[in-house]
Amino acid sequence: MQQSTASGFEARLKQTADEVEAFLSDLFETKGAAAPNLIEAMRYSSLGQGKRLRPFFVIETAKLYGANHQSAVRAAAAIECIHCYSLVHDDLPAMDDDDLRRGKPTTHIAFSEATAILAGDGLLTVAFEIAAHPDTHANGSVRADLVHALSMAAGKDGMVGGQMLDLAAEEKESSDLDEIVTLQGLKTGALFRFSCEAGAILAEAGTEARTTMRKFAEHIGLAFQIADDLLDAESTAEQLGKRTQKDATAGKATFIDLLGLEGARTRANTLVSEACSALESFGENAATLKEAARFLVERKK
Ligand code: GRG
Repeated sequence: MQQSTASGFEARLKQTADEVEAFLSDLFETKGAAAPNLIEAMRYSSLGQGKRLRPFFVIETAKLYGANHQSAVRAAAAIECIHCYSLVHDDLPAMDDDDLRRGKPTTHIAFSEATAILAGDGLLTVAFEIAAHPDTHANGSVRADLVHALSMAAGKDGMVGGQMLDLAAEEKESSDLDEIVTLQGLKTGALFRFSCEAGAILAEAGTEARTTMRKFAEHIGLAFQIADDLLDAESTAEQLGKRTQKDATAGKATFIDLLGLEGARTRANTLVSEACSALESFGENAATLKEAARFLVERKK
């Protein structure tokens, strides 16, 4: 039986972070690399910090379906590379123009703008290199499914599409709740969807399993984003390790504008309850995942 204590969840999040850190540190080896300074910038952008939430959901859902652990660590590292690339590119002057990320100078400040673009490109590309590698799964058709799901999450019908809608929202007079839910479902939710679905893909668990995990992910992705808006409104840059109140400054509508602080908090908690309901059939085996869902809205950074 899985542990359901807070320390059980925290220990597993830490274990995930350590495993992903070790994997990426080995992969991004400057010695003998074609372009060592690019690898240095990729290391800077991906190692040392970050909650590793997306990897956590890959590893925990893989465990739920009985997938091989090393396969899960590789898929977890792949999605973290996509996430880190999105942060590097989002921080660029042409996008959000931020100078602080994960408590340290953003990649384009620490290196150069051109190097940050290439480090992001390198992180994006290496995610597919990891997913498509035979070590990720012996069955080529499973690897193809994984790469397809990763592409859908990262690309035009996922995170990149959401980012485009986000840029367009800056030019609009106002956005309604449905529009923000759609935008955030792509920009932030799509990577969570992959993270929760990857375990079912690796375990060859079938369509129903994938649908269940997508449902769980849709609820937690939105809850995560609402919590992010709340943190952005109520915390300092020192607490979060990144600039705060960005959306208000850019004139973008957030969940808080539309629901109010208390309404947003209530909506986030409802989404967590709905996410947990999607896992009811797993009983105690899903205790850690449910705890993780609650953590997403209770976290302080
Ligand atoms: C540039 C293609 C492209 C996409 C950018 C996701 C995204 C799209 C930009 C990130 C900017 C941002 C602050 C989004 C809000 C939600 C979010 C992804 C927060 C950061 O995720 P955490 O809290 O970060 O998991 P850590 O640092 O813990 O990994």
